[in-house]
Amino acid sequence: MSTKAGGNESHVFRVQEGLGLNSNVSGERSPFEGSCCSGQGAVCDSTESEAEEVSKYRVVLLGDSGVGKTALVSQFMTSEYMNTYDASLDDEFGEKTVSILLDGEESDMIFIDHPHVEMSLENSLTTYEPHACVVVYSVVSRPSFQVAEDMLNYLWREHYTQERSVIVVGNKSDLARSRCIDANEGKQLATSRECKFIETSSGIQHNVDELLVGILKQIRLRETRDKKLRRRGSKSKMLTKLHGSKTALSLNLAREILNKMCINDSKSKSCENLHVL
Ligand SMILES: Nc1nc2c(ncn2[C@@H]2O[C@H](COP(=O)(O)OP(=O)(O)OP(=O)(O)O)[C@@H](O)[C@H]2O)c(=O)[nH]1
Ligand SMILES: [Mg+2]
Repeated sequence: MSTKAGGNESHVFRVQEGLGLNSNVSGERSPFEGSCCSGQGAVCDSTESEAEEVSKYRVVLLGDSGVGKTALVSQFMTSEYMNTYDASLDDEFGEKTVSILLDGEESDMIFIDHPHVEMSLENSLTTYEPHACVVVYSVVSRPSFQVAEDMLNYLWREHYTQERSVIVVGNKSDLARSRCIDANEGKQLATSRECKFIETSSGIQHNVDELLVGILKQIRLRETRDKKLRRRGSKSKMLTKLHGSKTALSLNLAREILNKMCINDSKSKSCENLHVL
């Protein structure tokens, strides 16, 4: 495998209000900008000047060989909403960057896609420290579903599914006659591991833009929630210091329980809604 970022592409999608993808422009960036090799931090990387406020998120594509990971990433790049795309710029190093403007905020998403046989799941996680993982299986391949399940079990054990965004994707939904994994099975797997779920077809471009936007939405929602929880955490620490009384502690406990209930409530919402946590 290679972790070089040379040859990266950068495309800009303009996305307004939810899934509406509008006009777009493409812009050139330094080949190392946003790459795992750029020496930037693991959380919300920023670069100098104008790009200072643009968040960069790494998204790792995982799944058995042939499930359509590369096809999906290529679809992200060749969306009908793209102004320009030059296939000769295809990168050899498994990283592609898409800039998305969603709800008035721009973010760079770096898709990391290595052939399944070239990089283990463990290696992907430690090398890239991704903000989100997309676990793809093919709805016409039972073995690929098993690989996805094994990966999700690992991510679950490592607390990844609880702490980061993990989206389970059943790809090749266009192959209706050869389908052997029905949508409910995929949903059940995703729900049992606290993940989101979507079926796609890169072949007929079904749900591909929804997936693209959904990944970003999930990352942002989680980031906002984590910030809130951190603020609450430091607030309650302060309160405990200031008012170490039993009443103050009970109040804090009640507040924490309420917070947890709210989080669980949103989690119980459909695993297919990529616009809520
Ligand atoms: N019918 C159909 N074929 C697809 C779809 N997505 C991908 N394919 C085909 O499946 C084959 C494998 O797709 P890839 O994108 O190369 O698979 P991959 O997951 O990147 O595989 P590795 O790189 O080996 O890990 C290709 O021939 C694609 O054209 C889809 O949605 N529908
Ligand atoms: Mg591939």
